[in-house]
Amino acid sequence: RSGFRSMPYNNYQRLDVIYAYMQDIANRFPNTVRLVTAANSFQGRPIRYLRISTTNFEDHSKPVIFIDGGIHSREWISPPTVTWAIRKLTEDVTEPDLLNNYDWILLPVVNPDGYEFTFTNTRFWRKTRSTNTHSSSSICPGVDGNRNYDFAWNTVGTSNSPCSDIYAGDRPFSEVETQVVRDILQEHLARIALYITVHSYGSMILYPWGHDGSLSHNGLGLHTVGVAMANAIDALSLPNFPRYVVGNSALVLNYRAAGAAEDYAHSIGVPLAYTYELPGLSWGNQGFHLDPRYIEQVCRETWAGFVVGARRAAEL
Ligand code: ING
Ligand code: ZN
Repeated sequence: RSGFRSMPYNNYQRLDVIYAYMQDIANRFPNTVRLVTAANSFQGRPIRYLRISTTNFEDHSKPVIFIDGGIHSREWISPPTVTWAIRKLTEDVTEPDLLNNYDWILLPVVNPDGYEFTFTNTRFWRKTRSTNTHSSSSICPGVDGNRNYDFAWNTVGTSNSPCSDIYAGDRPFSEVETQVVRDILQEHLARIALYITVHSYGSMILYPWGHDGSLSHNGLGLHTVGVAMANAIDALSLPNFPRYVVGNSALVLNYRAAGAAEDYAHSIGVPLAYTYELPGLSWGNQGFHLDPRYIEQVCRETWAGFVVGARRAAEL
């Protein structure tokens, strides 16, 4: 049909393709989908998400599932798993309960400046591309989005050097990209049942607290749902893929890190907040470049994790 913008999964896609797909989905499913431009990135690119609801999103009657991807630009396998979720809630609905029983917020590329930079300049760029008040920040642009959230900010596992890949920024939420996620979490806080921020790599499902390795008041719920999600993913996995590991971020990773999205979301009251580390199948930076032949496989199995997470979230 004319105007259709397909989303190919045989290779990694530029931002314009992802945004054309989101626009097309919004056009084709006007009764359930709304395309929102939350803000512009540091370099002026729109930061866009889809709201999906079979009823009226504004009547606040259903739990919200919020999934974001692409905060770390080099983790290319992240955004397609979020656009795949869009597909499974619009074009190819095989789990109608997920569409009918929840409202969804799906934000495939939190950090569009970094994402484009990984295609045009530096493949393994992690951070945003901002140049802020710090004197040397024009020499070394960018803040680590997953160290920029306002919870135990810049206390551990971070750097004060703008040249570091784990630079926390000069203040919490210095980045418009993290502000967008913060504002979504705050706006819908009362009914966000599940928040997942999708990274790579390592085949892990991580939960708070990442800043100190302690368990939260909902540690049992976080672990139980985490294991259920991992089992669902593993059940669809391939023999050459590692099984998922589930646990507290600091314990599984063996390092503490403050200012991460999962900690922030949980600290303000999101009961189930996770970081997915999708498969990498390789070491070093090459782990961020999963062979494109596996994109669709990872999208399929990751969707199974989202499905189980959403269903379990409603029970807790
Ligand atoms: N990993 C995460 C990172 O930001 C993480 C791991 C998750 C740390 C949650 C702290 C809390 O370092 C990647 N791949 O970015
Ligand atoms: Zn990451």
